[in-house]
Amino acid sequence: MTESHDGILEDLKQGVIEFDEDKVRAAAQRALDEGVDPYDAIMNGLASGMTRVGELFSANEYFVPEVLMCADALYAGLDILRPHVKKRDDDGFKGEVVIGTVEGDIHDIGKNLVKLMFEIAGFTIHDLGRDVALEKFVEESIRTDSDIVCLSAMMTTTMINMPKIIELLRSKNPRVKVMVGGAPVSDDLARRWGADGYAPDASNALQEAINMINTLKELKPVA
Ligand code: B12
Repeated sequence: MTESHDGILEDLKQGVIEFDEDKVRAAAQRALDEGVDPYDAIMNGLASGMTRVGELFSANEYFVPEVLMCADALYAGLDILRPHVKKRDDDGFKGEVVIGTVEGDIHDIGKNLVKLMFEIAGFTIHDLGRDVALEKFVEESIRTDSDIVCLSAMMTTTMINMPKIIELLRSKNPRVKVMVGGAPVSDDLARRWGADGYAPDASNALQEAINMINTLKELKPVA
C-alpha cells in the first residue's frame, strides 16, 4: 500500500471522527483521483471511523449530537464514493432481497453498508429503511417474491423483534430465507431464533446470502 493510499484512508477515518464533512469530501475525491478502490475507502476509511466513534460514544466522550454529525460526515463521503464502487459482473443467479432495520430502531449505517455489498454483487434490493413495522417485512417479501429478508438491529431492546418477525415470516411466507445481523446479534442468537443465516459484517453478509441463494437454487424443481 502506498503512503497516499494509507493517508487517504486515515483522512476519511479522521474526517468521520472529527465530524468534518469538508475533510471527508476532500479525502473521498482524492481517493477517486488517486485510484484508491472506493470499496476499500468506504470500509477501511469511513466505516472504520464510525467504529471509533462507537468507542467514543460508549466511553461517554461523544454524545448523540456528535454521533449524528459523524454519521452526516460518513454519508457525505458515501455519496461521493458509492457511485464508483465496481459491480461484480459475473452473470450467475442474482438474488432479490428485502432489507430494513427493525421497529423501534433508527440505526441504519450498518444496514446501508450491507445493502451496498448486495448492490455491488448485482442483487435487487428492496430497502424498507429504518424503524420498520414487523408486518412490513412480511408484506414486502410476498409482494416482491424475494429470496431473502435481511433484518438489522443495533439495540438489545429492538433485536427482540427479530424472532417475532421470523415467526411471522414462517407462517405467512415459509419459502423465504431470513438473515439477521447488527452489533448485539450473534450466531448463537440467530440459531435460537430460527434464522437461516447471520453475519457479523457486510462482507460476510454477502457470502452468507450467496450461500443461501445457492441452496434455494438447488431446491428449485428443474423445469
Ligand atoms: C451511530 C449511532 C447512533 C446514531 C445513528 C445514526 C444512524 N443513521 O444510524 C444516533 C445518534 C441517531 C443514535 C441514536 C441512539 N443510539 Co446509538 N449508536 C450509534 C453507534 C455509535 C454506532 C453504530 C454504527 O453506525 N456503527 C458502525 C456500523 C458500520 O456498524 P454496525 O451498525 O454494527 O453494522 C455492521 C454489522 O453490525 C453488520 N450488520 C448490521 N446490520 C446487519 C444486518 C444483517 C442482515 C447482517 C447480516 C449484518 C448486519 O454489518 C455492518 C457493516 O459491517 C453505536 C455504538 C456502537 N459501538 O455500535 C451506538 C449504539 C448502537 N446506540 C445506542 C443507543 C442506546 C442509542 C439511543 C437510545 C441513544 C439515546 N439515548 O437517544 C438512540 C436510539 C434511537 C433509536 N430509537 O434507535 C447503544 C445501544 C445499546 C444497546 N445495547 O442496546 C449503542 C451500542 C451505544 C452504547 N454503547 O450505548 N445512535
